Amino acid sequence: MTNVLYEVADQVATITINRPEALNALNGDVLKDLGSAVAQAAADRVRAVLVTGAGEKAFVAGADIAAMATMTPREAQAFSELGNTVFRQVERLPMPTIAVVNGFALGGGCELALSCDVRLASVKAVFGQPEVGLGITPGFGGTQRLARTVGIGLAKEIIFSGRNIDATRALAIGLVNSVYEPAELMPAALKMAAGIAAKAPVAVRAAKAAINLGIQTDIDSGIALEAAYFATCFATEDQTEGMTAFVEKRKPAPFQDK
Ligand code: DAK
Repeated sequence: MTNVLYEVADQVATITINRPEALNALNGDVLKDLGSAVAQAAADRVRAVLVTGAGEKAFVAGADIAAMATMTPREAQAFSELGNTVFRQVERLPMPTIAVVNGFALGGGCELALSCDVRLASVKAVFGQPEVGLGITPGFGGTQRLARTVGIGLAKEIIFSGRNIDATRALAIGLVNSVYEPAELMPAALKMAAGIAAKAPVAVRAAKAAINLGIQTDIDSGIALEAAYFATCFATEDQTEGMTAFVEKRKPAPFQDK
């Protein structure tokens, strides 16, 4: 997996897109390696996953334009299927994912960040969906996930204009959760991940599933879904320990994912 680095520390996985010489642009090999890293995080049952880009300049500057420029329709179809499969794999990871946006997040890079649960950005981060300027539509879910994140009107403005937006504007429109000085970004992401990792993992995963599935349905079905996930927590030792500790006025023992 040379195109993507995968590390685990303290139950938190860090996935780094590692092609800084091309601003971490996504070609087929990078996408395949990203898929392998995501599968590894799922298999390792880590409690949170950070996704970031190598180097100082970019999170991911998009799909690889040079590679796409010469694709045949058949190759474009395969590339599209691969990318969408991998991005759905990111989105469907059961544990929380945090995009650590350290620089350019354009096109497929913005879409990768949108596939994560939370986005933290450097003040240097730049977001955008410039695809229409290249004669294509966003293709890795941008039309869908951006509209769901910032609302239809702003998503249309961003996609139709192809204009970049800076971190301050991204924060104002809810595209990112928080913005940090570059040196503070990864420490903040690790701190957030550690905080999540310390909570009851079954409950965290159930909450993620309830939000992600519930947002696609009507409110009554969503509430029913929430109730079902809530009930499953009562089959866990972590629920027993969490509530018993509260009643006994003590700190819970570290949660065991059981
Ligand atoms: N693809 C390939 N190479 C890229 C790249 C990209 N997206 N972005 C940057 N690079 C390469 C540059 O070519 C350059 O390589 P060398 O010339 O050194 O060999 C190197 O990275 C450094 O870039 P620059 O020299 O351009 O650096 P600057 O600081 O001057 O500019 C920049 C940074 C981010 C403003 C600029 O590089 C830029 O505009 N890059 C392209 C950004 C962009 O347009 N991204 C969106 C790509 S389109 C679909 C699936 C997916 C998609 C669409 C459809 N379907 C399934 C239907 C996705 C599309 C996209 O993501």
